[in-house]
Amino acid sequence: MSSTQETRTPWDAASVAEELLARERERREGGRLTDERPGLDLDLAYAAQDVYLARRVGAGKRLVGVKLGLTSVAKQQRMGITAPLTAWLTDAMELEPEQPVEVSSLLHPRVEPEIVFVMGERLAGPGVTTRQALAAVERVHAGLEVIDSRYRDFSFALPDVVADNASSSRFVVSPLSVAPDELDLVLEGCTLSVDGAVAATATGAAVQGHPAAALALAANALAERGLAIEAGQVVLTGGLTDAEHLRPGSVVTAEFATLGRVDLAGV
Ligand code: OOG
Ligand code: MG
Repeated sequence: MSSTQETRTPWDAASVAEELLARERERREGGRLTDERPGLDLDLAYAAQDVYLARRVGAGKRLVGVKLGLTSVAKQQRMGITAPLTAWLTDAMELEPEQPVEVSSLLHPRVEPEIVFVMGERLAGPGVTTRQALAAVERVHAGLEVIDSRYRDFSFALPDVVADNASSSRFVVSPLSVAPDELDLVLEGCTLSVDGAVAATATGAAVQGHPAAALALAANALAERGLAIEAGQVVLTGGLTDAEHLRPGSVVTAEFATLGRVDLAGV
């Protein structure tokens, strides 16, 4: 790589991150950045995601974990992208149970059900297996994630959504939890409802065949960037179903067979 490219790459990553942070701050959706910047590849997109995290940490937010995206066929089909991805979670994204979301503070929020792991041990790739990943999990929770893409109509190519921290916005984790050996994560059933009407159903198998396979995938992918999942961190393993719109006055509910129920109200 020439020295010109070396100096240009971090600048590009920073400018991509700044544009997406500005869209989020100003509640302004926009076009795909890959249309204007053909050089925006996956490496640059993850570099932008890391700048995005650094800016948040610089603003006093705390890194609390990792989210996976596009780990289920339902999500991949909706977004037209077949590759899973990872992104960052900060404390500012976490909602208290029962805390409503002000819809007008966001762009076009949608809500999806997730199986959530709280890590008992550090998990570092490469070569992490599903079994090893599961052994590092301390507790399993039900969760809901609010996604809010900074791209118009959630229309993006893979580098766009990676740079946008995988559409991260808010998440809520149920207070109830179980140990990983207290449920069958593959067969764990889930319904997603809007105002009591079932919109979608799935089992844990929807997430990469096993949610811990998604966890292993995240650890192995992060290892390629010299990163790991730390003890105590939260991992959102990816929406089991397609996401539903969050509207003022409506409630989105995920109900799991063993993990229980979690509600999110739009106001
Ligand atoms: C990208 C984020 C995907 C998931 O769980 O699959 C994601 C998007 O759908 O906008 O969080
Ligand atoms: Mg998600």
